[in-house]
Order: sequence, then C-alpha cells, then structure tokens
Amino acid sequence: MFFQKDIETMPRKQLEELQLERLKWTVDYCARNVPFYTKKLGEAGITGDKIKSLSDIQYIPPTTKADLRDNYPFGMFAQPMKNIVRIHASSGTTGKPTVVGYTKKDLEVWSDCMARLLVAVGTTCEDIVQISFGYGMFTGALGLHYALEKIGCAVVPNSSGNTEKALMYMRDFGTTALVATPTYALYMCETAKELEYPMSDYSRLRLGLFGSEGTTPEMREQLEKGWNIFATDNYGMSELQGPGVSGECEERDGLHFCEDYFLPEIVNPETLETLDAGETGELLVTTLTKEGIPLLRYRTRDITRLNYDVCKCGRTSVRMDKVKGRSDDMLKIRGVNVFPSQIESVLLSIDKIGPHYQLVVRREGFTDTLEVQFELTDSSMLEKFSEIEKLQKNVQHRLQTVLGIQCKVSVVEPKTIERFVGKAKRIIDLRNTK
Ligand code: DLL
Repeated sequence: MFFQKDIETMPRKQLEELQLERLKWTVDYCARNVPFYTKKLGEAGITGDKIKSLSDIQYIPPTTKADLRDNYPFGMFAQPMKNIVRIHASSGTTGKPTVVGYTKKDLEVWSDCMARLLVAVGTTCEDIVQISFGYGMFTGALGLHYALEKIGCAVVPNSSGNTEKALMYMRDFGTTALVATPTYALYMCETAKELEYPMSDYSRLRLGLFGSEGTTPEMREQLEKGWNIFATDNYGMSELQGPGVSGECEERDGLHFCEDYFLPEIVNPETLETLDAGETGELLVTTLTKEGIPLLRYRTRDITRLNYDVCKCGRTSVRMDKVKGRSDDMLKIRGVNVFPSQIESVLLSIDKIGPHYQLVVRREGFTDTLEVQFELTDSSMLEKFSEIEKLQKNVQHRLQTVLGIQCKVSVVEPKTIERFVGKAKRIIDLRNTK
C-alpha cells in the first residue's frame, strides 16, 4: 500500500534531479536566512550555483549538535517567529536541549512523511491506534498523531506512563496498533501478563509501530511473541523533524528514507570522509525543504549503512540498515569498540534470559571493566546455584566470542533493573565517578 505512490516509486534518476534542485535551494536559503550558515558557507565559498551534482555535498562543512546548542534557543531558525507554528526540543539529558521550529509547511511535510511510512506497514483508516509515546517536547507522539489522523485512524492519545490504564483502553477499545518505544511496549506486555485479564483480551492488537530507539532481531521477536503482533521500526531525530525520516515497509528489509525531503550520506565518523555506497559509518542528513530550521549535513552520530537497491515493495527510496548504535553510545572497553546492541543480541538469544538488562562500566586501577547484569525469565531458577553458574559461564563465553573481550556477568533479582516508559538507558558508566 502507498500513501503517495508517484513519489514513493519515482525512478532514481528523477529523484536525484529533484534532490539536486532542492539541495541548491537549501544552500542558498541557509546562506540568506541563518547567520551561522552565512558565515560558514561564505568561508567555504559555497553557493547553490556551485553545487553541480549531489556528490558536491561533500564540500559543505557538517553541522553538529554543538552548533545547535551554541545558537540556543532560536539562533538556527531561518524564519521569524511569526511564521513558526510549533517548537519542539530534544530529549537529551545533558546540557541545553536542541530546539527546533516548524512552519506550517514543515508540519504538512512531516505528517506526509510519517503517513507514508505508516501506510507502508499496513496502517489503514480502520485502525484504532494507541499512542504510548510521551506527549510534550518529544517529537514522537505528535509526529505520529497528525500522520495517523491524516490516514484516518482513530487515535487514542493516552501518552506514556499509567500503564494499567493504557492496558484498560487497549482491552476495552479493541486497539489494533500500538505506538511506543520497544522498551515500553515490552514493559506494557510484562504488566499485561501480571494482570488478571487473559492476553486474548488484547487479541485485536495486530501492529507494533515502534521506534525512537533500536531493536535487535531478538528483542523484536520477544515483542512479537508477547503481543502476537507484527512489529515495525521507525527512525528519526528531533533536529531533522522527529519520526518520519525513515521507516520500514512490510518487507522489513531496511528503513526507507523519505529521500525527497532528506538527503542521507555515510561518512567515516573519525575523518568525516565520504564512504562508498554499502559501507557502514555515521549517517549525515541534509534537509531538502525545511523552512523553520534547515540543516546541512547534520551529524546524527548514528551508525548504519545505505542500500540503493529497489525494494521488493516497489519503493525506490534508499534504505538504511537498522541503526547499529550511536558513535557516542559506543563503549570503548580496553581498546575494543562495544555496541550495546551486540550484547542484547547475545542475551536475548538465550531462552532463560529476560529482556531487561544493563551494562555497568567501571575503572579498576587502570583497567576498564564491563559488567553485564540481567534478569531471568523464570525467577525460581535463582535458587539453583549450579544452573545459574552454568548460565553465567555460557553467557560470558558467548560475549567473549562476539565482543572479543571478557566481561563480568551477573544474574540479578527480578524487577531490580529499571523499567522505562520512554527510551531505555542501558549503560551505567561509573568511570568518572569516585
Ligand atoms: O527519537 C524521534 C523519533 C520518535 C523517531 C519516534 C522514531 C519514533 P530524538 O529524541 O531526537 O528523536 O532521538 C534521536 O534516537 O539519533 C537515534 O540515535 C535514536 N533513534 C531514533 N529512532 C531510532 C530507531 C526521536 N528506529 C535519536 N532505531 C537518533 C535506533 C533510533 N535508534
């Protein structure tokens, strides 16, 4: 199913012509309207006219989160406040948030992009969709909300938190699709199983519209089995607009980029050198029509890969792999790069281990150590010391094979690991604390 078939299946050559035209426009628009870019583009001697092909983008200096913070709150806006109709801010926990502004046209584009991706996984006007992202400055809830309304779904804006009430709505309304972070959807499932109602009371639920954080295949399997649903992945970031930058179709073979609005590139995160198609590196994204806060080569810090083959679904847009991790989330333990997703895959491939885990990093003397803590699916096993020991050794061995380093492995009491209603925070880094 398509929402805007002509655009979604546009031949690559035509799509690239459109991107080039929009890129030139964006460069000149930034230079004219954002003092930060007037200076930066002026120093680099770049104008729209000088961009002859899409690969010329490599001569434009990248933009970083720090640039947005330095211009807090509205310094990167390209429009006066009279034309801004919505403001969101990032969900970051340290320092000042990054603030973004939308014009009316930006909001239209946003809901179109998101609606395309929702329709691509089979969302229809028959669906009753419960939004369990937090409403507020976070872009997730409103991003999905307006797109779902555009499709004609019945939207239940119950937000995150108050899980039992959310579950009551799901049973009583016959909710067919759930919007949440995978972590929260998992917690909702755990809570549903503890209540007195049978899981068959949620049997109309068929679609998980997840996103905002990664899911390993193993975590997705747990979600699908737990809820008896088809789970899908959506990617985006508040600086670029929020959700609706890329998302899966029913094939679930990569996340389709809304390429007529966002131009993706992959670079080496250390040298910023452009990498060839198919190589893994950091994703940079240039907005192609944004009026409120246009961004050139924005450094997402997300590590992924792009695939330009036409998808089985018929869409011609480039697909990105599921995000492997964030370059700033990557742990460096004794010189080895470790992504939390690698650990999650190992843990969740073992039946006895539940989906709740955390990673504790410490500095002991001059050495960094990593402890992987997890809960069991069946807590009665906690009394069987020899079995626990065997399990811990097995996990330790598998982690060593995958990561190439030794880590401590600990089984913890049920429900001691924090549950999250938004994005999970898996890493506890104690290296700089006394
Ligand atoms: O998380 C926007 C969003 C909301 C996307 C709802 C999808 C659904 P931020 O809070 O600014 O925006 O966080 C952006 O979250 O750079 C990634 O590191 C991570 N992220 C977002 N979606 C995914 C995903 C929203 N599907 C940051 N898989 C991004 C992995 C994701 N990581």
